[in-house]
This record gives sequence, structure tokens and C-alpha cells, in this order.
Amino acid sequence: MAQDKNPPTLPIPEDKKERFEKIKAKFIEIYGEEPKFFSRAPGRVNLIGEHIDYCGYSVLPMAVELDIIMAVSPDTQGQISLVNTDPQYQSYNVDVNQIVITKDVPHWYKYVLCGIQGIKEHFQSDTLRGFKAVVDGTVPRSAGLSSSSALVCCSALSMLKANEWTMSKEQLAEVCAKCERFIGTEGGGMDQAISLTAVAGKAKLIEFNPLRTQDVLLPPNAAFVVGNSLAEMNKAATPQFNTRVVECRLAAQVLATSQEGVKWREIRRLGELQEKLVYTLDEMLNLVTSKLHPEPYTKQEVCEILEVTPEELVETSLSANTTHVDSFSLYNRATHVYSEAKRVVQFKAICDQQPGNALEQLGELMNQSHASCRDMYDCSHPDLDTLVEVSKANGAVGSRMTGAGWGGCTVSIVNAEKVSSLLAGVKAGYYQPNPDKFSKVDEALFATTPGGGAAFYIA
Ligand code: ADP
Ligand code: NG1
Ligand code: MG
Repeated sequence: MAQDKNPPTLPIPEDKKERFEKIKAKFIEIYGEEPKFFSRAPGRVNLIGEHIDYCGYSVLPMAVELDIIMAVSPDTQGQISLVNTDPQYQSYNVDVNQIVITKDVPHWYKYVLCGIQGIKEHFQSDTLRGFKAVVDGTVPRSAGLSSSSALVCCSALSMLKANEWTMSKEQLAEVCAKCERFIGTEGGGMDQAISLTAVAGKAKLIEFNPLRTQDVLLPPNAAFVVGNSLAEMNKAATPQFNTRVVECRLAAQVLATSQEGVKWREIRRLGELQEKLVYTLDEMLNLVTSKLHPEPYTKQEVCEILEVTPEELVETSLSANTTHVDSFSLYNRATHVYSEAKRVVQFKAICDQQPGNALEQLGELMNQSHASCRDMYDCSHPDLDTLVEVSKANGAVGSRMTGAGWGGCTVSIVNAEKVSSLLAGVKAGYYQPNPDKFSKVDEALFATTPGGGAAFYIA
């Protein structure tokens, strides 16, 4: 893969000028000087491949138009000064050498600090510049469109340029995937990779270890509609996300104990176990059926199988906010992961071959993905399930929750000619009956095409 130096510096598009000017005006009002540059990183919608990036499996997202923009000016004194255009977020200042990111409350500025700290650790320089910034975001928060990673990536870009350092988009994606873990979520790297490497007009297949990306050309008659259920969940503030990461790790380790010649302590991901066994995904699904039981495992049972004490289990398999969890679903989680990994391969193959009924085939895979997220991964929400059904009843060929789930958005695939009727039907069927949701429908429901990736803009 080409390792271009630094994401591109682009002219501000005509239709975005007003927003950039507003951010610039705010910057001048706050800091009494003009910003030197803008950084921008988009959110994303994941088309298929949910909750499998952290198991080592490929995913297939595209960037959206919604983004985080920062107006920036380097600070040679090493101060970081952050102001958000949204008044609900308090301003924050810190010396770049004094950054501490605690995992307790995920305050907004900690995501910015994650990006700064990641770049700092990568370059290990004795002389560091800070920066002053005004942050403006349009990605809905905690809605599965990755506002957190857009913020982390945008911040990393700002730190990089403020210090006049260079790094390829791919290197940045690796750094940003790791540094978002400072705040406590154990994600797999999909969000940062697509935000940084997206190409307008194309979805991407993203593979991990090492990070690789391939453009995916979607069928010409395919359009995508995103609907925010408006149920919200912050991933860093709740243990559900990390519990899934841990359940997948335990499933891999428990399965490993059933295989001769495999040391479970060397296995941390379901994908690593497949590699070690040199099995197909179908063979892995059979292994799950024959070696795991569908009922949840108690912590005691897991400890007995792995022959460790509960204290040792914390060391070998658990994470900071999951030490209290005492029941783990291993069969269901592993079944979801291996079947979802298979659906991603099938989705990519359909896009490559473009058969006449590509849209229907892709839609069916998305429907299966939603059912698996809902029933096997327990990461849907009743509002998401309703939104999926309303979308399918109004012309969507396929519909599924997207992102981590437990609330947030759905993505539907629809024939491009039927976008307007789908939007109208979902507006009437899902939003209108609820006055609170209906008041937000204009931001919550939209058609989207694959957007471009992160970039700098001249101030
Ligand atoms: P998601 O990534 O799916 O949107 P997360 O729960 O991972 O959801 O991250 C949401 C958090 O990211 C918010 O609670 C907030 O702290 C931070 N965030 C996102 N966008 C912004 C923004 N524009 N300004 C400030 N903080 C933001
Ligand atoms: P969101 O929905 O943006 O919080 C999270 C993870 C991804 C991936 C998805 C589920 C982070 C930063 N993001 O995304 O890596 O695991 O859930 O597919 O942890
Ligand atoms: Mg997030």
C-alpha cells in the first residue's frame, strides 16, 4: 500500500466555506489571532462487519460527510487550549508535558488528549509544541457513527502539524487506534482507519495486523440511508463494550484448551485461534457448536477450564472495567464473530462481481448481520429493532444497526430510485409518532454517499 507522507492539504470546498468561516471567527474571538490551519476527520458508517475488528477480522465501512473540524494555531510554549463551539462542553487547558488521561469519566477533552498523547508517544521528542484550538463537530455523539474516533483522529492531525512532523495515513491510523484505548475502550481500529484513509465515492475493506485497505465499489444502483434511533450510549462510560471484547477473548481461550498443541495463554483473539488451527470460518463455526455450550459460563466455570484463580483471570483475560463481570456468553459471541466475518467476505465478493441482483444479496447479508447482532451479540436496542423493521417495510432491501449498538444508528441499503420514499416512510413510521424524536428528524435521518477521508485545510 502506498505510504504517502501526511494526509493531504486541500482547499476548502465552496459549500463548506460558511462553516469554516464561522469556526475561524470563533477562533479569533477567543484567542485574538487567526488560526494557522484546519484539521478535519469524518465519522463513518459501518456497512457490515460489526464487533469483529477487535477479534482480528476485516470490516467494510465508509466515511460519512459528518465530521469534526478543528481550527488550530501551534503554541511554542507547550500549552494545549481547547474550546468547543458547543457550549455544553467546557473549555480545557493543560501543559502538553502534563497530560494524564484517567479512565473514570470520559470527558470530551480526554478524546482530544488521546490523539495528542498518541502522537507524543510515537515521536518521543524532548521539545514539544502544544496548540490552541476551536473544535466543531457534526457527527452525532454516541450514535455509532464514530464521533469519538473522528475527534481523536482530528486531534492527532492537529498535534502532528503543530509540531511539523510527518506520518502516513496508515501509520496515523495505527497510532490513533491504540491511543483511543487510553480512555478505556478496547476497540479494534476500524473507526480510525476509515476516518483517516477514506476515499470519496468508495467504501473500504479494512484488514488488520498489519492494517491494509482496499477500495470497494458499491453497485451503481445502491444508496444508503442512515437513521439515528436517538437512543444514546457512551461506550467509555459503560462496561458493555469491553464485556463483549472480554467474552470474545474468553471464547477463544476456552476453545483453545480443547485443541492439542495450542497454548490458550498465547491466544487473545478469535481470529488468532483460526490462524493457528488453519481452519475455514465454517470449520470454526462447527468447532464452536461442538466445544462450547449455549448457556452463559460462570466466572468459576471459566476459571476451572483455564485452571486459573479469579485473580489470575483478571491478569490473563479481563480489562479494567470488566473485573466485576461474573457471567460470560461464549457460544453466542463466538458464533456471531465467525458468521459476521464470513458475511464480510461474501459482501466484498458480491461488490467485486456485481451480479444483477447485487442489491438484494447485499441487503440479505445486512439483514442477517442485524439478526446476529440482536440475538447472538445482544448489542441492539428495541428502538433500533423497530427502526430496522420500519425501514424494511418502506423499501429498504436490507437494514441493520451500525457501530457498537445498544442505541445509535441503523444503515439501510435501498435502490437509489427509492431513497425519497424510504426517507418519507421512515419519517412517518418511526419519528412522527414520538414528538421528541420527531423534533430531531432532520439531523437524525439522511441519505449518505461515501465521503472523503481526513485532511488539512489552509486557514
Ligand atoms: P460514538 O463514537 O459512537 O459517537 P462514543 O461513546 O464512542 O460514541 O463517543 C462519544 C463521545 O465523544 C461523546 O460523549 C463526547 O465525549 C465525544 N465527542 C464526540 N463528538 C464531540 C464533539 N463534537 N465535541 C465534543 N466531544 C465530542
Ligand atoms: P463506535 O460505535 O464508534 O463506538 C466501536 C469501536 C469499533 C468497533 C465497533 C463495533 C472504538 C473506538 N470503536 O465503534 O472499533 O469495534 O464499536 O463494530 O472502540
Ligand atoms: Mg466511539
